[in-house]
Amino acid sequence: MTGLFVTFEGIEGSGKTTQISMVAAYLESRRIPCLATSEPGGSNLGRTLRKLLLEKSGLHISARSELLLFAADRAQHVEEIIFPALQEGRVVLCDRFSDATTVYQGYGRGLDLDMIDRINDFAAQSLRPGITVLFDMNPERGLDRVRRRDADSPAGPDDRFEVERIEFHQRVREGYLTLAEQEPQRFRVVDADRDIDAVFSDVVAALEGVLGE
Ligand code: Z5A
Repeated sequence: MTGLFVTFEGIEGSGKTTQISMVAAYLESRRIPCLATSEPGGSNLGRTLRKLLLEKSGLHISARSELLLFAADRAQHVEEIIFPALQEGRVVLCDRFSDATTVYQGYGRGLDLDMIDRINDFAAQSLRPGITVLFDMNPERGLDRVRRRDADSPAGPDDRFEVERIEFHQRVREGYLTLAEQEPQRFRVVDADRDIDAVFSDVVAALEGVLGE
């Protein structure tokens, strides 16, 4: 596998989507082939699973079913989209990956972390990111950003996670910081509670470190 697999993680509203599109434009300006993608929903099957997983349809989804649906989304995404792009030598920029399952379904919902590791490994065919940029910030401030964004949308908040209690999002943040402590060689923790350009310059510095290798 010749490309570089970069994942972007963080609580909701931490600016991952904004930064990924800036990084994609930056890499294109340097003529480095890249692919920006995301979970859930990076494949055709995934787009259907995303609706089931995120929409507040009233459908009850148990924590275990939720875990397996995210795993199914990932299995399809890795096989159909990520592996081929890496084989073409691209830099793959992925908005959330296995770490999201560990923190949301593990630290957030309370499912067993060892079992999640095994399921993540199976779904991803043991693919692991070369580098993970973690956008860290206070969840209340991240959710404020999302609420302001939703206020401009007639549908309002439509996400099963967005409406979780703040304690849930705090556990998710702590989970991410714990993972970053456990794997300092893979994680780059960026203070996401700053203006967009300041965050971007840290992200580029983190990527330059590995692109140059
Ligand atoms: N989930 C899971 O449970 N298990 C899994 O395995 C996976 C996911 C893969 C996916 O939601 C949900 O699925 C997610 C976890 C769960 N839910 N939560 N929580 P999603 O794909 O719909 O959304 P998201 O990944 O949470 O991202 P988001 O809400 O779109 O936020 P973001 O991408 O991090 O931020 P953004 O869209 O770039 O920015 C949000 C707003 O803030 C926007 O209006 C920006 O213009 C603004 N912004 C961005 N940066 C800044 C700065 N620096 N300052 C000020 N304002 C800013």
